[in-house]
Amino acid sequence: FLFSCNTKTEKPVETPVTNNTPQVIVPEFIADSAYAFVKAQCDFGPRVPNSKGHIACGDYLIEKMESWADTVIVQKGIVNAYDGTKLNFRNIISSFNPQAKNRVLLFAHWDTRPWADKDEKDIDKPILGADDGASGVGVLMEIARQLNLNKVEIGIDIIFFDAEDYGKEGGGSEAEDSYALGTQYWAKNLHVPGYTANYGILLDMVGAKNAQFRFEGLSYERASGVVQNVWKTAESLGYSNYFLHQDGGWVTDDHVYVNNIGIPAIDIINSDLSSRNGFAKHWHTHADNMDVIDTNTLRAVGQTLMSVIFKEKVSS
Ligand code: AHN
Ligand code: ZN
Repeated sequence: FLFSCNTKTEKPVETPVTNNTPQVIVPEFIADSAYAFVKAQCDFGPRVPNSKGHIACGDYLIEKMESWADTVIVQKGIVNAYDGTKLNFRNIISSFNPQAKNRVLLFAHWDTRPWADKDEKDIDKPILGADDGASGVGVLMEIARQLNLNKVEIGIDIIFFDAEDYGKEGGGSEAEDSYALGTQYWAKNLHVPGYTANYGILLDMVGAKNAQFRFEGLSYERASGVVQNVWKTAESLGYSNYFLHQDGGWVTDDHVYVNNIGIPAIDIINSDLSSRNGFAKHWHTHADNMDVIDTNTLRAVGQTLMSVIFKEKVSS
């Protein structure tokens, strides 16, 4: 026969055993679940401090975290915004294995910006903050749900910081410390006296389609080992299209104040080098709604973090 079927038999690939390290089983991060948690926050409307949506969403987050974590501490107070507004805030602090010495801190901000100052219209109206706020919290909620189902030996703290995004637009020294007010409060009033962690990871704007995470300046300066570990882990999982081995800019964000108290902390933040301010087009506009959220991005970030924390070794 001139035309015969190719009956070449496929041999199963045998993976050689290269070392004796026991393989850690990393549970699957359910991206659809994270997406639902992002949407649930947006369904409360904007989460601007002192607003109804902010109170209702805060109550929802506390209830959910109490159902998964070993302990939840709510840190309440009032901080002064740069414009004189008094902001009622709640930092929501959830812990797994609160007694463990070796700890990893995961954090995100849950409040949303009161203005759409980067938009062309309705700039005085609050944004929905699906990406800027809800995405990081949604990913961390799914991780919390997984930590309840699958135990780790190290301690994990998940903090949802409040009053991050009420800051002054534009640069200058005045604007500098006007963001991250909840984190600044926490850094001066730790929920556990002498609290520390081996390192911290901040998620900020981690839900948009085709997000690009680059090495943020302070993260690389203070916690290059953490950056390398996270980016290498992402690469091993096939997420190199999201986690680029490139320098990004310097961002004044919640991780600054965590670094300032001696916890090396990185910021995983979506960057866009083609835009003037370095952030995605929807940043601080009304386009920051559920339409920009992509489960593939949530999965890339969530599964990478799951792998990082489940592979943490407990050392004395
Ligand atoms: C400033 O705009 C100074 N920092 C960016 C922090 C931020 C705002 N992240 C999300 N929204
Ligand atoms: Zn913002």
